[in-house]
Amino acid sequence: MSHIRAFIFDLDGVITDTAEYHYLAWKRLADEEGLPFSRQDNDALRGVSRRESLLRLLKGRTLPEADMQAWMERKNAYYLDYLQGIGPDDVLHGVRDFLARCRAYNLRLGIGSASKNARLVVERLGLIEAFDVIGDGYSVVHSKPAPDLFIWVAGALRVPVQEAVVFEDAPAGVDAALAAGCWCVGLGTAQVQHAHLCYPSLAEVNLPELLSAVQAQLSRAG
Ligand code: B16
Ligand code: MG
Repeated sequence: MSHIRAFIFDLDGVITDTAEYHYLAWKRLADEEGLPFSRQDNDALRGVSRRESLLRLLKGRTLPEADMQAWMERKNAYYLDYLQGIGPDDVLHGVRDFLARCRAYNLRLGIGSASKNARLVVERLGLIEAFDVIGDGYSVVHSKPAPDLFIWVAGALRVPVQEAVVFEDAPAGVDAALAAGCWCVGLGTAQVQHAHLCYPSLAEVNLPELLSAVQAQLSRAG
């Protein structure tokens, strides 16, 4: 019989809050180029790739490809500067404990992040040993909301997608998880309410309750 065998975690907004650093880096680029960019604009960039983020920041304005590349590199250099300052204290509240409890259930654990810097971030957080697989912005061509990344991570964990639960904080990530055929837990804002289940954060997830709720639905599905 099918049962839940893996958890796949988004990184930014689920394990740590790098969204603020993405904001500061994009804001610096936008200010230098005279483009308007607010915290609200930044919210729409959660979970989407660097290139898609730049396209959204440009709000319909077009740039030659060489400039697109140069702007993305510049933003990333600013972002990498901010990452110098992060460490184990930047793991979100309750996450370490949650990951340890997952191990007690023999779950395989993976990261599914749109970020090309995901491995570096996980290393700086001191969590590299906590995950069996890290899927990042280099793993697949089509990033969230395409299903590819979560299918890739589930495959690397050797678990069928329907036996994996994805934890996501962004609408693009929930769309990707559902399109992949995974179970999805939305964390945080109302924007993720189309997930199968929602909690304010990982710290609030009751693990036995979550597993039995998903298991009941899996058994009903046959
Ligand atoms: P990079 P996630 C995403 O991370 C961020 O939420 C998003 O704001 C960022 O644009 C994307 O990674 C790409 O990041 O520029 O570092 O490759 O939420 O999928 O962990
Ligand atoms: Mg996220």
